[in-house]
Amino acid sequence: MYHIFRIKSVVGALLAAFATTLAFPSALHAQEASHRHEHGNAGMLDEAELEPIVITAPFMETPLEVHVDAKAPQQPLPPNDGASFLKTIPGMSVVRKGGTSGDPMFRGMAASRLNILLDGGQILGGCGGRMDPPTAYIFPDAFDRVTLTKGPQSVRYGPGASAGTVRFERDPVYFFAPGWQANSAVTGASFGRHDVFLDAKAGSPFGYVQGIVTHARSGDYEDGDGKTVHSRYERHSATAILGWTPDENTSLQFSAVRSDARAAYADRGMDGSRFRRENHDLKFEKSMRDGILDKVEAQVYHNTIDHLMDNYHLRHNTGMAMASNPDRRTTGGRFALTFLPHENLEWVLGVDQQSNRHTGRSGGASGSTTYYRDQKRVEDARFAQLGLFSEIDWAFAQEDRLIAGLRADRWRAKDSRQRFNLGSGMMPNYRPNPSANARRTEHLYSGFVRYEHDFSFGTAYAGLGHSERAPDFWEVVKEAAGQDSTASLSVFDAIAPEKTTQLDLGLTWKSGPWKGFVSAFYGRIDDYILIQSNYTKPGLMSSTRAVTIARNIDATTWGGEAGIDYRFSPNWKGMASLAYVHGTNDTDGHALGQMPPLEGRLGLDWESGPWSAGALLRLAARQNRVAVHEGNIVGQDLGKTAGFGVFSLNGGYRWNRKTRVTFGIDNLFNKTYAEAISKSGALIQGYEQTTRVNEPGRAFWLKAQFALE
Ligand SMILES: [Cu+2]
Repeated sequence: MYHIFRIKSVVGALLAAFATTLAFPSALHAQEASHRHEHGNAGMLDEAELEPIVITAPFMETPLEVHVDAKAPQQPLPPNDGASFLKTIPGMSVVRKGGTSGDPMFRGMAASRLNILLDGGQILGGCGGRMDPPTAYIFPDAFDRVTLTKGPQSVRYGPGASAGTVRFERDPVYFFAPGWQANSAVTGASFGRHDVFLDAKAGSPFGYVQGIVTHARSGDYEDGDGKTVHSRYERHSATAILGWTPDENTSLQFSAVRSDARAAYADRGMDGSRFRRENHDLKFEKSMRDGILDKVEAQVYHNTIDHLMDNYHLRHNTGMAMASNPDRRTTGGRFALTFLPHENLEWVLGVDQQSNRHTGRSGGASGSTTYYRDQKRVEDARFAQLGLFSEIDWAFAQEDRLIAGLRADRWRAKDSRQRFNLGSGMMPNYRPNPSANARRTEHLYSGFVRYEHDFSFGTAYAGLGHSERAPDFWEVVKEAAGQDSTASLSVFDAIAPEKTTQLDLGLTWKSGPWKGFVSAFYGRIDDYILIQSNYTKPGLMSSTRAVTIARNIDATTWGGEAGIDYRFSPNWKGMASLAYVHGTNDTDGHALGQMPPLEGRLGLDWESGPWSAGALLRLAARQNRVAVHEGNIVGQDLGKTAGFGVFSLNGGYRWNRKTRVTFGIDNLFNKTYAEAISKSGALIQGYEQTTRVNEPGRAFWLKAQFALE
């Protein structure tokens, strides 16, 4: 059934695209859809820029922002989801759990410390065990560009975001004349990996239709020692967009997304056999060309996630068949006005809202008396947030800018859980939830101010930001991380919001053959929400029991990223980048858990006519600063780690920017290694258990991209 749906959707979309091609044969030379560039969107790639063909360490070209082409090939080849796509950005790491759906982390900060926006909307996963970070629902091929904003240096993209904000976006579309456009790519790689996507749009000055389908699958990969890792996956998505464009500066767009996936996990006793997402989004944008009001943006969205995890679909089950079926419904909206009261002053004023309800049910496999589908869904929590924000960008002198923002949020939560089962399997032990039906309201304030100065060769900046973040679902509700506080069975009203105050300093420059950036930060985090596993509490029947708790501590973090590019001849370019973060748990007087070690990348790229080649050496230092059993909702420290170096090669041939073939060998020397922050390997029948989930060994890949218009 699953396969039939998938094949039907892929074939249907391909046929639709083919039909579109036939319907507009004379449109071949029609004028290309134009892209309206927003202020500051330097990420749009320009052929003259000689961007690397295979992305290995995206550069920070403008203060605090890193832009990546969502469809460009990357090395190492990312496994189709949003987290792995971000991993090449210096400062980004991924907590590995299996083949896909890892958790992205920026400067050692994961989960809701890093806001992830999909086409302007915020989505939250359904899994209490964090199988599905927002990036698990991202199919990068379905987007055009990705932007990382570092630090608490913007307030217009939602609350929290103490470490940064990542936006996956599509370029605006406008057809000056009837025409069509299509993009496609096919990827094949080791371990039975193949990906395909098709993005086709057709339109006229009146409006357009766009359809995007993606499909990817991979078998289990092997680590450098040839050990098979329980990591196979299959992912697919379909997006339909209908746009009405009465003029070049106005658009009303409706989009519907449907996606699903299955993924094996190497770090736990269950796999994700369903990640079904349905999303509807209505967006309005109008840019005025004169007057004080410059732009109006309005968006509403609805998102449902239906997730199933079990121990019998994707693995050999040795015990009792168990399934858990959580789901989350999220609705949200955003309204923003941009004013230009003066030619040098831009002022954004807006409001955003988001509310979500989480429910769950669990039971056994089909045919059992406790089949999960026969159980009733029970709500365990609901959340609502309403925020008001205002940001200004003031160019007060030829070379000087002041950017500042303020944000206020009201956050409300309700704990709907009535009881906890402290027993297991055949021996349930129910206890009432001490915070059953409790409600919480928090008022949160964020703000920043930044000064930017242009030199003849670049830009320097200094910013101070403050962000207050409400605890998320995983921190206050879900048992997998933080059912308990130190004192109570429930942590729901025992955790204070986290408050980050951070200084961001940096420099970007370009001069002759040199290009470089430095971005440094120093942060104080009051009431950092620490997740601690293996915490001993008095037992219920036995003398003690080990639990996972959430508690507030104070922390200090500092570090940064730097990169340099040198073009030593028209054909050759060298690249180096560095990322480091140092975290201290000031309350307990030791290291802050789950901090990635010092990491560096060295690259050499060659280009001649349509041909290109590249070599990449990624080096990670050992991590001695650990706090065993301490970390975040995604994972906790397991112990010290050794350093490693991984060498990769790539090549390519291009006809133009969108039609090209790239290929590579990731981890050429078949090094066996694991990221310091990755999860421990679980005992899974038929697989060898490892201390951490190891990264893939040597892998070959080839990606062919086509553009038709
Ligand atoms: Cu799950």
